[in-house]
Amino acid sequence: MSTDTLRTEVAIIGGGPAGLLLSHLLAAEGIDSVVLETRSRDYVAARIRAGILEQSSVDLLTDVGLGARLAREGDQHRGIYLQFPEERHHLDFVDLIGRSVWVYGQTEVTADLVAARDADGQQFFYSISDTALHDVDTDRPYVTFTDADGTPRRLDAVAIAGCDGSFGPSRGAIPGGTTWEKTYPYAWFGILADVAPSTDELIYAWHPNGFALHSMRSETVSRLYLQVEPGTDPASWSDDRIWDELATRLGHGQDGWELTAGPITDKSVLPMRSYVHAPMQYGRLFLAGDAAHIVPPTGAKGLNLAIADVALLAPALTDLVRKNDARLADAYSDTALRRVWRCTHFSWWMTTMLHRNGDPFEEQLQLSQLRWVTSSEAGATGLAENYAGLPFA
Ligand code: RFL
Ligand code: PHB
Repeated sequence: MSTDTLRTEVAIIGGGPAGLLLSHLLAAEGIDSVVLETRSRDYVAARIRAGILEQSSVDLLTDVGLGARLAREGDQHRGIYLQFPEERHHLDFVDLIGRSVWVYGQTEVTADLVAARDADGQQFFYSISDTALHDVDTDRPYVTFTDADGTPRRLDAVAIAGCDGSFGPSRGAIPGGTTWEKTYPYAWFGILADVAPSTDELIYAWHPNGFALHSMRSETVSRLYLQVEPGTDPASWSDDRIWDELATRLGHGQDGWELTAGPITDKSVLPMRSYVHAPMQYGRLFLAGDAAHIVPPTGAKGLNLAIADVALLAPALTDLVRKNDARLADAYSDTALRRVWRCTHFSWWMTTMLHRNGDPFEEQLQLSQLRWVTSSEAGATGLAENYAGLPFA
């Protein structure tokens, strides 16, 4: 079968938030791109993942015309609650650092991006297979793939953006480099439930039975998590057991607070790991988002880091494509990695402070740390600055 050859300025591998937002930012600069995605359009739209946007992510999305539904349906939170037995403390980020966060699910961000890209005539290939990168160390890189109809295709480009998540092929196309990895000895059991949240802002709870988080998606949908053993089968927990354990860990009955249970519509178990690959660039290939780094979800950073990466990458690629000026492109990896490491540290720090690992010495350190963060303005400010996110460069 002959190969159909297409040409674009930036070939974007991956149609998650990083790839979609990059195509949007490039289009605003008049740069042409094609988005290649292995999954179907419906699968990508339905995926349930992150739920919290930093102030800088919201500002960027708003600046590029993606803020209308977010402003209407997103929920601005002043801070979070940190809890340990018998104590629940509110950390008010607005008072502490003048910045806030927003509850607006990744599913919604993706829907807004896809709608905007469709309205703009963005070229997508969904349900592709056999994605392979070629000649990335030359100024004529290209990607080959098989499209949904089984036709082999070749996409020539000025540059390739590897936005293909932690299992995509882009990272492997960078020879050498360094990776840092840490697997945590626990996992999160996440549920989505059709019930109004029992809290106005997120509750992060340390408990002798393990960590729990009460998050939300809307006024009628709650998202909650329990620390569990890695490899836990979601089907092995009945709905009653899940709600009982959430009630225990989140402090049902404490100071009159109650957790309201409701129908569970989704259950999943997520492994927890940290991963960083450097450099994030090789020749004309640039990695962004989960393709280059993974953080455990405790700091709510994964989606925000993907957004921060492409906020840097879009102007770098614009200069490269339009002016053949590689200065920003050459600086991309080092600049992006500074934020990546800050978020990697913060995510590790939150994870280590809040999860039980069975070590009685560490348990006392965790409680001491929690008392400090919730009683010292310096401690609370450090958490607030990291959680609400530093401004984009
Ligand atoms: P994505 O969203 O994984 O998108 C990458 C896309 O690339 C596609 N792909 C390919 N396309 C073409 N050819 C190939 N060979 C390809 N291989 C893969 C994939 O199908 C996919 O569509 O990465 P991106 O855009 O960098 O965005 C990053 C965020 O999605 C991620 O950081 C967060 O969702 C992480 N994360 C969470 N973060 C939080 O802050 N809070 C959370 O609660 C939270 N929950 C989660 C998560 C990640 C999860 N994953 C990855 C298993 C829950 C889950 C289940
Ligand atoms: C979520 O709502 O899915 C969520 C919120 C905060 C986190 C992790 C996940 O730290």
